[in-house]
Amino acid sequence: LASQFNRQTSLGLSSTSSFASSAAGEDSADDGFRSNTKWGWTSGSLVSQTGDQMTIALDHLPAIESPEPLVLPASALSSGDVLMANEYEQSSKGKPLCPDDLISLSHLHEPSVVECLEHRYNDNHIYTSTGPVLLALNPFKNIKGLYGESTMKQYWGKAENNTTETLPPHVYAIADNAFRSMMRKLDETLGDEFPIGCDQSILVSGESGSGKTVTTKFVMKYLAALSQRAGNRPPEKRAYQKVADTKTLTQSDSWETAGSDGSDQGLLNVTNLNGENAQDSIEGQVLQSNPILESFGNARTIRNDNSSRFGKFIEIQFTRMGRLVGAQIETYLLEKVRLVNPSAGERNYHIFYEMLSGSLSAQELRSYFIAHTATAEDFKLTGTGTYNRRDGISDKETFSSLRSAMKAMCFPKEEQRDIFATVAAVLHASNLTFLDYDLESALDNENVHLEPVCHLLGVTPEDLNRALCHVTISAGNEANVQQNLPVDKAVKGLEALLKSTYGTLFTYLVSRINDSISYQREYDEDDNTIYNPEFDPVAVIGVLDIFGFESFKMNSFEQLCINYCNEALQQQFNAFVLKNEQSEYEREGIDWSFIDFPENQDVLDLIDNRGSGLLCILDDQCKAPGTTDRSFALDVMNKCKNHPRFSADRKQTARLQFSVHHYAGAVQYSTQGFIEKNRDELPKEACELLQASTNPFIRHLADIIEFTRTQRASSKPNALTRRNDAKETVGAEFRRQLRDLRGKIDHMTPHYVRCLKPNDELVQNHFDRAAIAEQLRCGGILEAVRVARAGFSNHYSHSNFVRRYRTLVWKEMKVSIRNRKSTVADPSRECMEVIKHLCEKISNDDKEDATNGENNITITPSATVKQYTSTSPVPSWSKKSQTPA
Ligand code: AD9
Ligand code: MG
Repeated sequence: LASQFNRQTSLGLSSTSSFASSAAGEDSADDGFRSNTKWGWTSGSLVSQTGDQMTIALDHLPAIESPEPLVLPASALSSGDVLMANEYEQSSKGKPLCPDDLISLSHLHEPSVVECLEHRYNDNHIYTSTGPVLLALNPFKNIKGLYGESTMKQYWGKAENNTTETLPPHVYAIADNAFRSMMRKLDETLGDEFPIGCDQSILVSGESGSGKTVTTKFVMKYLAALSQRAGNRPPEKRAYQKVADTKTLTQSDSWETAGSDGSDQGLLNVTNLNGENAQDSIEGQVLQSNPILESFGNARTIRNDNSSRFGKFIEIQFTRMGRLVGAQIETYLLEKVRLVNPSAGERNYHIFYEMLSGSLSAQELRSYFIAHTATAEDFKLTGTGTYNRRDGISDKETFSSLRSAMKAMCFPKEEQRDIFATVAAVLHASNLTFLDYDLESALDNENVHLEPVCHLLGVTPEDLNRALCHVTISAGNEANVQQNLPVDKAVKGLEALLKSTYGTLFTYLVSRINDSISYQREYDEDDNTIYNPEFDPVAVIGVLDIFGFESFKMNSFEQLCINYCNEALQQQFNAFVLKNEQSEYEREGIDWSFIDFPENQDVLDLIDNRGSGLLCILDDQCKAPGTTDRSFALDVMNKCKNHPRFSADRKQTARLQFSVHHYAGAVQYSTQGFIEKNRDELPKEACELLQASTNPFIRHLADIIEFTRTQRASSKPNALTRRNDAKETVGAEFRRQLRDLRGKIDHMTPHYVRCLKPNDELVQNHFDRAAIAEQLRCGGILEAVRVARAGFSNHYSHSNFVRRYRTLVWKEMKVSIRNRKSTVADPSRECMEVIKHLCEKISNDDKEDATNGENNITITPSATVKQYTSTSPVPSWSKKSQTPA
């Protein structure tokens, strides 16, 4: 019997909400952040079908102990309330053997994909392909041998030895693919100093805690190991030496032939993802960027104990011989609100706890004004009640990794001191308090943290007080007037100072890391670059570790930016998948034009259209004086109300909320805080305070603030405008960064990894189907399936097709085989024979079934047979054979 999936509520069986209605976002989770935590499908088997009724025995239904078989109208199949399930071969232990690639599932829809992933997850097969995308389930445990050196060797061995061995999907396979694809292209462009079209990208996305950063680190580790192999070739095999002599390469000198002796000396220790044992090499240094970024940019959240609070694109630079010679990192949207408004149950950035973990020497503690008895509870910034990292990693350990990384990156001792002193200043500053004189305020001089803050920032208490509690008002031609501020405004100023100082410190660290690890071309006296074929990078592999689509009960400015980014990446993804699919059809000589494919340009327009897009309206509002979240909301409602991807019902309008209909579903945004978050400005007074610091490092940070401000303010409306007014907003900066990122990715060959988080408890061996289903939707996986469905849904090789369908015409095939002249198997011919016999059989047996137009088969001259469903995604049921028609 073939299995079926039932949609529970539509059958009136369960009190849970139907899958369809929760998916549309109407039903929100009772707890936590998921918009939908209900799973509306269960599996069963068809027991009988008579007339227009069918009976299904359910395998498992939690709400009912031993459910009666279901009697349903046959129309449930065509309405999508019942979907066909896949049948799998069984292993010797009776476990279902699910395919490595979802595309080879006969029935490809949400429940079948979730079921297949669950079976694989239970077998520790965390990686699954779905066409061009690798799905990676986070196991929350170490799977023995999954990432070991021998596994690495298998993956590069396969490519280098050109074996036909099929290896299971793996993140190493993705990294290997990207590397080989780059090297192949480089070989095609031998002799070009700046070859074009060789760059690759590995785009890793997924929700928080799904394993993006770990995946990215494995990619980097694998590429670093490949690079070391390229560097460890015996000298006579180093093809690049020839380049140095002749400046041209021949095909036989290519990297593929070099190092094929399998030597892997110097291979990085695979168990150490930060490359600490290879600090001196550039590969090691590139890996060492991770602990620094993680200490300063990661925090424990309710969704991940080591959550990256920024997006990251790292471009790894390679020479023509495949040697990694540098890298360049771009970061996106560091979450600064955490510094002033830490959420209960979460932590602030790891660095604060690391410095309070007892790792600092007595002298260091003294210089940062931290009592040796001080704990996280003593500071407002770290005192939110969660001090430990649940993942069992100690702050002492990560601080020691941070120090090694800084050493590897050649941060001098003084620079390290400056960095930690700035962190200490932020920590102390979070404890500053103000005296309230009705409409005026002043810094509390008695506060014991005031002196440390002033010392560490290199300012006087009077200057700090002036910067935070006063505003300078320009009075035309008269001298400027100082006006005292009320406490709430002074607190806002302090918060802005904290956010700006820490944010700029992060920017400084990223640029400092880039200085260390990015490859610098040599210049001659006339400032011309010197061509150095041995060491110059000619191609990059960009690895993107970026927040996936987010949809909480209520969403804010950050989610709008994140989802905007995901829309843009999804558009590129669709274009890429379609292009791939189409070029395969061309190769196969199939005449086909796509009738329908997902297009989300309209959502992008809604968000970023000049003048009328949400982020542009927000920018205009931020530039105008006296605007509020309310005026922004009203402007949005007015300008966007007719956009098909925008909606705001009466209740939402009253609450200043609106919904955007993203590719992954509708998301509800609250406009509260949009203006402040988008402006994210440091008052001029505070900026000038830092510029006048006696501490050169703080002055340098102030210069960075000023530099970014003036660089961004490219179009000042007029000279009289305050500089702050001309500052580029957070949204505008992100739009610009995203534009650059898209521009880069457009010129790279993409490789996709979608990380999936099996449960919200962050525990091993627990697969939450509802959570996975939601992530599949948000990750565009089902959209990708829809793209595939717009074309041919199934791709079989000739031999697979024959294996699968010959049983239906077994007798006829036996005769054909007997009559054959050649004993050599020809899968393509066999395939034609199976089809021929099938067609004859069908037309004799059941002409009606054959002509219903639902299932057609096309045979193409080359290796594959295509089967496509032209109208309905639900395959029909054949009465006689009890197998999918
Ligand atoms: V966030 O958006 O930065 O909050 P990520 O980056 O998606 O998130 P991360 O890579 O940090 O998630 O993974 C979360 C945790 O899952 C890690 O700290 C590991 O404990 C665990 N993890 C992730 N991937 C693997 C894996 N392949 N094997 C074992 C894993 N554990
Ligand atoms: Mg991360």
